[in-house]
Amino acid sequence: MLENNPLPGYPLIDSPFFDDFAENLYDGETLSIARNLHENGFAVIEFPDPDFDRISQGIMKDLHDNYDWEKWQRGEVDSLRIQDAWTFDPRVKQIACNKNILDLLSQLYGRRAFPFQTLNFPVGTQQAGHSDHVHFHSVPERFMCGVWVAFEDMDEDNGPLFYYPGSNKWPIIRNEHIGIGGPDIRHPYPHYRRYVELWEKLAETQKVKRRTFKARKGQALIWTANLVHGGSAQKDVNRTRWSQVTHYFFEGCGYTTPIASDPWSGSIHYRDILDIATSQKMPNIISGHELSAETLKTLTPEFGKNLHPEARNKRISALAAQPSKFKNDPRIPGDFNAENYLRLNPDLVDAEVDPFRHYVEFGLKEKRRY
Ligand SMILES: O=C(O)CCC(=O)C(=O)O
Repeated sequence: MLENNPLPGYPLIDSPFFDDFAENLYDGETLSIARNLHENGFAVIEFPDPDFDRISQGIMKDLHDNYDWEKWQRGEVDSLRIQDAWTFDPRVKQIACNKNILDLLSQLYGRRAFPFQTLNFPVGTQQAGHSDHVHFHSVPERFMCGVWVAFEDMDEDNGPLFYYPGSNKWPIIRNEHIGIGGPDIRHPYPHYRRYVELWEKLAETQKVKRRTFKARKGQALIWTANLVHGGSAQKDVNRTRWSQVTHYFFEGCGYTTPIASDPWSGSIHYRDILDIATSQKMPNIISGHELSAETLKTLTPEFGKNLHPEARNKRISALAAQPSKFKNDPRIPGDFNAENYLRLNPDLVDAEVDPFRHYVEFGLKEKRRY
């Protein structure tokens, strides 16, 4: 623990005072990981479980038949993924809740880490470079990170992860910085492309070269909340690229979706977050004060202000039944259920989106559940 921390609202690894305390607080490999995260926004480690081979092989076997391999082979989807497989696969949960990782992250950030989302990919994700903070972010900011682990070796041909070293130090961009606000946040996702273009421009102007992580099986990469990262194109679609990402938040924060928020006019999209390890809902806490259900309801657009549950159900059915030219798009999964998609992603109900169009343009890349 750091005594008399002048800035407790900053993760220790992001603190401007980092150099003053790092050598007293950390040693050995932890010091070197802390430095990498502080300076470059990422760190590579060996996944700290002696049983990793057996666990990862078990996951690949368990999940194999849950993916639509034929669609992937035919090039009809950009990627294959399962979100939150921890809910039915204890081995996925075991990776997410690895005690050494939890202890390490808690030490590096100065608050207790907990896992809140898992993604399992059997192939490359081919995602554009992005910073996670637009999707899930904390108050105070930066108390979020991803731990990505390779289940097999990766090279140029099977879509390796990429990242921009040092992009953690680029400004944190929110809606107000790119001119989105007010009524726009009712439909925030059409603006997502602007974020992607901005990150590409930042890389160009800062002259930061994109680096690929040609991971060996069992290597893991920790990325900090603002590190711009994505998945390279998979050149050989006959190969696999099995990996798991676990996203972590830290205790004692607020948990939000910045892209669907406009705090300056009173809308903050607070998230319902579960600690995967305990299956307990995590309270939103700002500066030691827990936000009440009433406050969350008032601030969060997804709670559907003034919308009676019956009216909400009607709206869901109407949105799912409206004609959509995206209904037969090959990127819509065979088991896609538009009503479920809207129920699982309540911000889309408030934004009154076409669920098929939203899934093709955003949901697929954002790994939204359906
Ligand atoms: O595995 C990859 O290619 C990237 C994953 C990713 O960007 C994410 O989950 O946020």
